[in-house]
Amino acid sequence: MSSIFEGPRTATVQRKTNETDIKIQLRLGSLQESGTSSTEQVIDIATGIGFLDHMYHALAKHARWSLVLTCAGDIHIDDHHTAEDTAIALGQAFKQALGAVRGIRRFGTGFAPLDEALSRAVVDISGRGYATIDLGLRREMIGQLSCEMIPHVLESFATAAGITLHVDCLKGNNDHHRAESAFKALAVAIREAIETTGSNDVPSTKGVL
Ligand SMILES: [Mn+2]
Repeated sequence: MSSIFEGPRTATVQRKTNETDIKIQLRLGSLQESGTSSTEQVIDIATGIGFLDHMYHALAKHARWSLVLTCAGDIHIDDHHTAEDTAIALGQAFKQALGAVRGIRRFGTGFAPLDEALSRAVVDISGRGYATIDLGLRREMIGQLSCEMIPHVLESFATAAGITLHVDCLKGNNDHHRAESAFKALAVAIREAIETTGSNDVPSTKGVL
């Protein structure tokens, strides 16, 4: 699959199973950060689940990614496969776009409020997928996305991306606000973690990540 994005920090992922058919094109960072010639941040997401699109859009926007993501999934069954598989594919794309873990900050922290809600995300580009997520969501669904899938999406992304991820919604009454603030906090944390330092150093005492 050819990509509309070129240059460093870009990835194309196709993932097809009996349950979902996913295509992703990803570019991490802005024009200056990626060194490519396209100036615009392009975000176009269609998973078939509106609230999931909204969460990925918030993540991409505030992480300063360009992201084109389409999924034809078995949403006539439920939202599970589409939500989980898009998160896996996005994690794979992120890992591929980032490439060797060199010359980046590695750790990142993000806080994001949305009105009364406040979330914190802490990320380590560790090479090991691990996630602990506590969003305290109370509703059954937000739009067509079940609330139980929201932590599952973040866990699946972290595992596929090979990053350690802690996301906590610290307060908030409205579940839409709580979830959206969590994805925005994640965006801020990732943006910081993958910022280039100008060195070519592997940010690990092990010398490899
Ligand atoms: Mn699952």
